[in-house]
Amino acid sequence: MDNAENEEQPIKLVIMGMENAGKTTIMDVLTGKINVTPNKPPSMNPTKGVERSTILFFEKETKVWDFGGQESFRNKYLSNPKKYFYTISFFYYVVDIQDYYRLIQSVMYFKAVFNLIRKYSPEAKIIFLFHKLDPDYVPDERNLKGKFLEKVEPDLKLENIPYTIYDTTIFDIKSIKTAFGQE
Ligand SMILES: Nc1nc2c(ncn2[C@@H]2O[C@H](COP(=O)(O)OP(=O)(O)OP(=O)(O)O)[C@@H](O)[C@H]2O)c(=O)[nH]1
Ligand SMILES: [Mg+2]
Repeated sequence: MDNAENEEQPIKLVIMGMENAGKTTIMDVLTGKINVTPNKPPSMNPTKGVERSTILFFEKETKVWDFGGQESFRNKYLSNPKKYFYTISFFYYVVDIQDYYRLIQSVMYFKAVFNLIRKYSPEAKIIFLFHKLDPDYVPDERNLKGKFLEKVEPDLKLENIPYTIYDTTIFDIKSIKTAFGQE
């Protein structure tokens, strides 16, 4: 395959994180599939396995792989990495900053996936979304964002790996668009 053909390969963007983090809602808000009513999170179904779709991302056709985050699916991805982690250009990792209960699991899941992405898609850009930072959200002194970063940043810094961080909420559509380069 020559370079010209190569350039026409669709880009692969993955969005991962624990169950209930808000991944599918983020994609649906981004693509206009759902309209958000103030103060009312839309009712969503858990994603079963990987849901694939196509979006325009920086004006390029981009394949989105939305990885359902329930435990059985997480184990499946981790035990069969070659099926999931090749040729990724963008790796979005969503952390629910209101979910204290799942925070440590989310750190561990990130670390496991990160190792596989380093191996199979070393060029992937890493983007963290600290999500559900709703306008009326009262900051929690437990500081989940800080705790998460405290645990994962040393790994990234050790290898000098660049990453980007966004605070997002579906109740501020601009925050979602900005995280996907649309503002
Ligand atoms: N408060 C609040 N709730 C949100 C936000 N984004 C999503 N939610 C809610 O979070 C819940 C889970 O959303 P999903 O998009 O299904 O989560 P998911 O990460 O795709 O979950 P899995 O498919 O199981 O991995 C739903 O009730 C959403 O309405 C947000 O910005 N703020
Ligand atoms: Mg989902």
